Amino acid sequence: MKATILNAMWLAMALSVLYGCRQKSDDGEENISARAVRMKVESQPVKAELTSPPLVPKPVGNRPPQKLIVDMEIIEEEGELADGVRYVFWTFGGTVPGSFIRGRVGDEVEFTLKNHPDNKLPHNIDLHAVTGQGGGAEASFVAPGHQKTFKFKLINPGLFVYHCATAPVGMHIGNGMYGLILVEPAGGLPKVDREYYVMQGDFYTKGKHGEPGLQPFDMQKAYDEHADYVLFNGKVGALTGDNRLTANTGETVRLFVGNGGPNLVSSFHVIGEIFDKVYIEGGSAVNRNVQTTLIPAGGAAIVEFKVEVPSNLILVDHALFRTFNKGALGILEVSGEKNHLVFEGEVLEGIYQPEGATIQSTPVSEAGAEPAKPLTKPEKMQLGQRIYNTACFACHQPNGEGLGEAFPPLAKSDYLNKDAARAINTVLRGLSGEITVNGKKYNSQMPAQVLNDQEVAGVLTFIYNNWGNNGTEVTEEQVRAQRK
Ligand code: HEC
Ligand SMILES: [Cu+2]
Repeated sequence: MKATILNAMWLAMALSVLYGCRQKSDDGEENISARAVRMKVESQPVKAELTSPPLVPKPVGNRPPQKLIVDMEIIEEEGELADGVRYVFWTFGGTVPGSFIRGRVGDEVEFTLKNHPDNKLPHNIDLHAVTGQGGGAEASFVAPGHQKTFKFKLINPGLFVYHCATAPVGMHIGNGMYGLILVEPAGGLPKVDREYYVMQGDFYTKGKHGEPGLQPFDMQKAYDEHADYVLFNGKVGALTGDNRLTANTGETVRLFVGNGGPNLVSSFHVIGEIFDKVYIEGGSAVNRNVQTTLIPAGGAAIVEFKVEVPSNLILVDHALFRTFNKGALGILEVSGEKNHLVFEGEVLEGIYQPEGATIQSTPVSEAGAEPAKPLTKPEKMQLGQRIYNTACFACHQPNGEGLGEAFPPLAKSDYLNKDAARAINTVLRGLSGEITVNGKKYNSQMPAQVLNDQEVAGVLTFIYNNWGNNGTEVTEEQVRAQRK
């Protein structure tokens, strides 16, 4: 009896779902794909522009649907997962993620997949933008030294993942075989000033995170979903230091963000920004004013935001151990004029005494201005710690340990301990070019920090008196002298 009622309920639910779909097919969104199927294409085939991350091909703009030739080469090659950590990546086009493909609704794609003769394994491609068996997986299955061509029509607009679908599929994806294909709607996406390609992936190595040498793939860890690395664009530091993304204030930035997985879902967030628009799951629905957007494994999202004030925006998976411990950290450096209406920065620093005591506060002035009164060493250390945790930690890491080959350590740093004037200059003016810290070479770029004399003295005193450094106390006078 009970079972009959349950069955009836299921049937009713199933019917309502079916009926719901039928109704949907009458409205405009559904008709886009129906119309796309019938779209005529220009006779001349055009070779698709493919780009390596973080770059994307030119927008389609107003062009009509066309025949698009895509030539993709699979390359198995040893590369770097992190500084000193080698890994054999399997790639579409020689990069992780693979080459970015950009077309529009109605395009007829002739896709050739080439498996390099030096490769060891067969591969294929499943494009989520394809309507057809396996997204092309069976049609494209190709042995080393061979190539396969198959054809499909792009009938749904959106941002889609593609990936290898050769068994063991999780392993092929885990080794880097994924990328994005963008299908723009008729007339193209709205114009923006900058576009970038960022894709997250999780990696599983025999050794622990950071263990040097050539690291083989670890099937058991992949099975257990215990990632050693969670990365943007396939490498610790792929989007930091010299590889950071850039924009100028006033510009609109569009990020095409994918998640290859194979296992983890991304809580994609940009520290210091709010997404003005998110094309949810890479589809046509737009959400606005979003802080963090969820990107499923095998899914994508388009996020857009206008950058208003200069800062280092930090791209993260907000499951933050992945960011600060497993590598999923990128920087988008925004340069340009300050906008005090949008962000004033710190305006007051005071001693806080609870229980009705009066608050003695000293205004914190603009960079370079005279501070109100010199601080004692403990006050300096306190201010310094706060500055460190806002201005320095994202790059130099919470305990000054540095990150890969991108950010040198401040803990036990011989470079730092040798010369305080040079350290002050580094903070005031930034630093680029080759330096050696503790016997290791760095050739990256640190942006100048917008801090006043008191803050510079504070943060350096804090660093010098922590993490095994030499205990130097940096004074405001010293900072003033260097500023001149
Ligand atoms: C956007 C990332 C970034 C931020 C933020 C940053 N740094 Fe750096 N820093 C670097 C990089 C990269 C280098 C190495 C530059 C090179 O290779 O020439 C560096 C080098 C240094 C050095 C000299 C090298 C060493 O290890 O002793 C010091 C000192 C330093 N930074 C201090 C700071 C302090 C203090 C702050 C915060 C007020 C800060 N940095 C914020 C990226 C950053
Ligand atoms: Cu493969």
